[in-house]
Amino acid sequence: MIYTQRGPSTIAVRLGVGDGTFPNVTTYASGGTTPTELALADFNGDNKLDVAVANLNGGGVGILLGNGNGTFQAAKMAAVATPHGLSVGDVNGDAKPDVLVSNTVSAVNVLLGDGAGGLTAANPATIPVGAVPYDLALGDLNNDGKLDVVSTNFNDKTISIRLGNGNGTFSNTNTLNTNAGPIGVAITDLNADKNLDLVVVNQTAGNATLYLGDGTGVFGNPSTLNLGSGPRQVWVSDLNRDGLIDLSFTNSSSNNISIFLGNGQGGFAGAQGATVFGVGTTPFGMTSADLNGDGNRDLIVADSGSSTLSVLLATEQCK
Ligand SMILES: [Ca+2]
Ligand SMILES: [Ca+2]
Ligand SMILES: [Ca+2]
Ligand SMILES: [Ca+2]
Repeated sequence: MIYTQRGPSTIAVRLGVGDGTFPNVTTYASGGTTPTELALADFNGDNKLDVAVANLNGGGVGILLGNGNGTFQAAKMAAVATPHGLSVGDVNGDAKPDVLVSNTVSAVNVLLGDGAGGLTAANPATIPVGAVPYDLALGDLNNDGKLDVVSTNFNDKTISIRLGNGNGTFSNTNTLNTNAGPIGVAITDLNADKNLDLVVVNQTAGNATLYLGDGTGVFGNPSTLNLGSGPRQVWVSDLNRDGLIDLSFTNSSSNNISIFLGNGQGGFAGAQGATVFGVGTTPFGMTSADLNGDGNRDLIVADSGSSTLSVLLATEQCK
């Protein structure tokens, strides 16, 4: 597993030993100050995973090239002011991964990968969005084969949808109202109609808004899932292995996670009361994987307040 450590401005790598434990940690300077989000991709085409990291309080975006054995080289930096959210995808069609970051002012920066681990600003360098975009996600929302971007605009209770032109530029299209404090966002197909849908986490309101897409970049009547206090991030995964998408949320103020099992039609069991598990203090990030080799999907939660990782191993009963 790999995660950011905001206080010491490092990236931590823990190699699993296959039983759900991660005894040894190696850290790397993130190349800046207050790393927030990271993503893995092969930025230099050597078939070894590299990491891109956003440094909120200085330094910009770092690329740490992987050596293929769990170790990484020193960060190479691209200047961006106050990057928070980070997503990776090829937005200009050259098959080299690019990096988009939300810069917490009112724009998303587009950084084009050069295929050698370097990033350069696109032209134009930014996509205008709403006020204080905290997070973003990439997906092809209108089924034209070109990646589109969604940003959560914390201060004006909106999300911005910008359709990609396939050359690193984006068209100003749609702004949707959501609830107070939108922060996390995921793009996934909630109702299995092959059109991508949106899940937006509203931190202040304590809920999530689900928008079903029609495959043209238009999103219909939203529905709401009630969450714990201060929800922060959503993780999309088929947790009970029934082939249907499930949703998990970190609740940063109530120190727990909410899990909703999907019915494959855009509805979620437990919508009036999620399954809740306690974790550490102020959970932010979350991911899932089979940590102990039993075929079940386990969860890892990053607790920013207690500086801990909560590992939740799925049991037979969870299926
Ligand atoms: Ca690589
Ligand atoms: Ca590219
Ligand atoms: Ca598209
Ligand atoms: Ca859908």
